[in-house]
This record gives sequence, C-alpha cells and structure tokens, in this order.
Amino acid sequence: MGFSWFLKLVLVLGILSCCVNGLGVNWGTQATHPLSPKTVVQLLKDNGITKVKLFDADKNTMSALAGSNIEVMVAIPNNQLLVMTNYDKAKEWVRRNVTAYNFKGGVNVKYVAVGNEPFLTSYNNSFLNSTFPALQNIQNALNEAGVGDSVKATVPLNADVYESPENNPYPSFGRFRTDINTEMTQIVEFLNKNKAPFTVNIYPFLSLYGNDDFPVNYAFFDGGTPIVDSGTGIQYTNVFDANFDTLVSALKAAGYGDMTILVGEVGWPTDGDKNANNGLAVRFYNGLLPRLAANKGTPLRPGYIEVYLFALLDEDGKSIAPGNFERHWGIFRYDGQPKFPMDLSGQNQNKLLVGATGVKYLPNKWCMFNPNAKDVSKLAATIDFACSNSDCTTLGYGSSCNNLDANGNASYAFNMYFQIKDQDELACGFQGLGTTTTQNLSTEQCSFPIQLASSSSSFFSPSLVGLALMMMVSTFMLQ
Ligand SMILES: *[C@@H]1O[C@H](CO)[C@@H](O)[C@H](O)[C@H]1NC(C)=O
Ligand SMILES: *[C@@H]1O[C@H](CO)[C@@H](O)[C@H](O)[C@H]1NC(C)=O
Ligand SMILES: *[C@@H]1O[C@H](CO)[C@@H](O)[C@H](O)[C@H]1NC(C)=O
Ligand SMILES: *[C@@H]1O[C@H](CO)[C@@H](O)[C@H](O)[C@H]1NC(C)=O
Ligand SMILES: CC(=O)N[C@H]1CO[C@H](CO)[C@@H](O)[C@@H]1O
Repeated sequence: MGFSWFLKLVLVLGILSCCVNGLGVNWGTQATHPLSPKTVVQLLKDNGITKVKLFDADKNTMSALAGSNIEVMVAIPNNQLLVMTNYDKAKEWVRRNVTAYNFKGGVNVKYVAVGNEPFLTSYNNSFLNSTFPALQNIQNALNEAGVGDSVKATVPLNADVYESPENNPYPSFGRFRTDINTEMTQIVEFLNKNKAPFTVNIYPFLSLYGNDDFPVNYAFFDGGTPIVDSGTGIQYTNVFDANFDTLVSALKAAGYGDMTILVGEVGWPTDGDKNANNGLAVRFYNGLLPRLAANKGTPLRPGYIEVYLFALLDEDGKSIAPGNFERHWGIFRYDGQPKFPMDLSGQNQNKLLVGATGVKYLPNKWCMFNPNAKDVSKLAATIDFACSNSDCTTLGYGSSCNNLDANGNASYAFNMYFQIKDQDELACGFQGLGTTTTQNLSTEQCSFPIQLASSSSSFFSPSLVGLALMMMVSTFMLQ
C-alpha cells in the first residue's frame, strides 16, 4: 500500500476515463527509421487507445499486437487486389493473416481493409475491376473460415467516390460518382448483405489545401458561417458534417440509407503547408474530439460514429505526391513524442499525450554546411542531392523551417541526409561542403532532428545483421 498503490489507482482511473468511445488511430510504417512495433503497441496502451487500423498485415506488427486485446483492422494493399480476385489466394490470405492469430492471446482482428482508396481518380481506374471481386473473396473466405460474424471486410474509400451536382452542391443531393456507380452499388449491396460497414476517409484539410476560396472556418468546428442545404433546410457549419451527410444521401439513393459508416481516416497535419501547423491541428482536434465524445454525429446521422484518427506517427518515407504535408500527419512525431496538447477523452483539458518510452536515438551529432568552404559552386547540386534522398518537406513556403537563411537551408538538407544515413561520416562530405558538429542546430521553430538508432529500426533485420556477421567471418577466414 501507500504512494505507489495510489499512483497505480490514479493511472488506471486515468486510462478508464481516457478516450472518446471507440476511438481508433491509423498506424502507418512508411518511415526510414520506424519505431519498433513493441514500442508502438506500448504507446497505444499508455494512451488508452484500443483500436488500430493498419495498411498491411506485417508479421512483426501482428506479433507485437498479440495479447494486447487492441482491436485491429488489417489491410490488403492495392497492389495485392488483383491477386485476391483468385479465391484460393484470398483463402490463403485469410488463413495466414486472420485465422492464424485467432486464439487466446492472439490478435483481435475486427476488420479487413480491402485496398486503400482504390478509386482515387489519380489511380486512373487501375483497381476498378479488382476491388469488388477481392472484397467478395475476402469476406466469403472469412465466412467459410467461420469468423465472418466477428470479422468484416470493408473498403476504405476516399471521399471523392461521391459528390453533389454543381447546380445543387448540398449534402442531400449526394450521389456516387457516375463513372464508378456500378462498382459502388455492387460494393454497397455486398457490404449490406454481410453487415459490414462502409469506410470513408474525410479530410477537411484537403478541402482547404490548394483552394484559397475555401472558407477557412468551415474546415473546423467552431464558427463556420452556416450553409443551408436547399433540399432539407439543414444548416451546415463545417465541411466534415457536410461531407459525411453527402455520403449518407448517396447511400440512401442507392437503397442503403441505414448502412453503418465508419470514418477510416480523419486528422490534420502539422507541417509542410501554410495551413499545416500545431495551432491549427489543435483547433481541429479540439473541435472534433468533444463532438465524438458527446456522440453528436451529423445532422443526418446523429449519434455514435466509429472514427480512426490519421495518423499515429509522422512518416518520413511517404510519397509527397499529394503534397509536402503528407509526411506530417502524426499526433506523435517520428520518435513517438507528442507534438501538441491533445485530450483523447474529448474534455479539451490542456494536457499532452504520453510519449513513447525506451526510444533509442543516434548520438547528438549533426551535419552542417561548412562556413569555411572555399568552392561553393556545387552547393545547389549537393542540396538537391541531399533533399531528393531525404526529407526536406519542412523547408517549403509556410513550413516550420522556411525562415532559415541560405546557410541554414544547406545545413538542414545536409543534416536530414546525414541522419537518414545513420550518421555515416561519409554522408556528411558533400564535396567538402559539409562538416559534422555536436552543437544542436535547431532553432525555436525549426527542429534539426537526430534519427532513431537502427536497433529500433526494421531496416536492419536480425537475419541481415546475421548475414553481415557471417560474411565478415568468412572474409576473415579466407584471408
Ligand atoms: C495516370 O495517368 C496520368 C496521365 O496519363 C499519369 O501521369 C499517371 O502516372 C497515371 N497514374 C497511374 C497511377 O497510373
Ligand atoms: C476493366 O474491365 C473493363 C471491361 O471489361 C475493361 O474495358 C477495362 O480495360 C478493365 N480495366 C482494367 C484496369 O483492367
Ligand atoms: C531555403 O529553401 C527554401 C525551400 O527550398 C526556399 O523556399 C527558401 O527561399 C530558401 N532560403 C534561402 C535564404 O535560400
Ligand atoms: C535541440 O534543440 C531543440 C530546440 O531547443 C530541442 O527541442 C531538442 O530536444 C534538442 N535536441 C537534442 C538532441 O538535444
Ligand atoms: C503476417 C502474415 O502472415 N502476413 C501474410 C499475409 O498473407 C500474405 C499472402 O499470403 C503473406 O505474404 C503475408 O506474409
């Protein structure tokens, strides 16, 4: 008894009172130095997060989740959809990625995500023909394996699979995009037959991004000028509600107005764009989370909505085709440390999430532009090289490191490359323009990060290290 017992009680109560009912997070792993799956699972537990959505079915991730009782959505990437149109392959996938973990102390799989936004217009219909057959095969395989009652297959779709007509741009006129209406109707019918949810990703940030006419307040939940739906007379004050209700109307028009809708991704990035920063992320989450906690729902769907925040962690290896912000969606930094105050219980208490523990960093060493360098004719080319092989997304307009001077820019680029290369001295050469330093180069706004030690990275798997050791030994013996 005594103080430690009291502390434990406080902790337990803290966790019990934590978290909007059913709140989940997206756990992506496209980082050059990902945290170990065990560290991430502990991070989820420490913050009372009980649901997670994945983008694949990686063995290490699944092993780390085993026994945690965290509810999991495992996923089939788009590039495997075609393979899943073969029923035997789908059965094998279900056997290896779902039923193999279906034991006491295994993984609590609730959903299989079949593809990820496969109907994005930028994919040029590449997955149009394979998505529905893959969905059918996976759910049928789940049913055949006897787990279909508790594990549902669904397709996380981007919000541009539905729209309102230009002459009536209001939620109640929502319909599925005409070019994919056949596929969407098949999918929705099948989901309904199997009591599976419709999964949609909704991004108020993207409404604002690249659209300077978009009313900024309408992206948040605190004072958008009401827009009246001419069909229903309902007033909308935020784009999340309007977007969600456009889907409700599209489902209704297709004959499935009561289908459960799950929000697979929603969130706000913190860097890489003028509207991506901690302040606006706090504003967004401080609007979203209390509404979820209160089961407010939307005008056409009052009540509970199952939601997965995007995302858990920053990922410096993601494609920036959508924009520089793409690597900065995490509610945690790359190293599992919180970025801004966030209260997952939806009470808007000014507190920080619990950071990851046991994280190992490389030494406190940075690479910088050498101010004594004589020949700087290659500077632009070396910066270009460093940036195209690392992550310079915070240097752009409106981003956290945009106010560095020319030397600062060079140092930033050099350091990002140096860190990605695990602080290899050779990676700080830059034709004599780079030099290492133990002085922290970070400024108040701009962080010059130290990367994670590779022991916590999956880049060097034990078998590779073993192989390297064996090669060293055999080289030694040959000499
Ligand atoms: C889609 O088509 C455009 C234009 O033809 C092309 O630039 C792009 O690479 C294509 N994308 C995919 C995923 O095939
Ligand atoms: C999908 O099927 C249609 C009709 O069979 C065909 O015309 C189209 O080329 C197919 N698309 C792809 C990407 O395979
Ligand atoms: C630093 O780099 C950024 C991004 O490349 C650029 O916008 C900015 O103008 C540069 N600043 C200086 C002083 O060169
Ligand atoms: C470097 O300085 C920044 C800003 O003061 C600080 O947040 C960061 O923790 C420091 N990094 C290290 C490795 O000490
Ligand atoms: C974790 C796991 O076993 N993943 C497997 C999922 O299924 C595919 C296809 O059968 C395998 O390649 C993965 O290894």
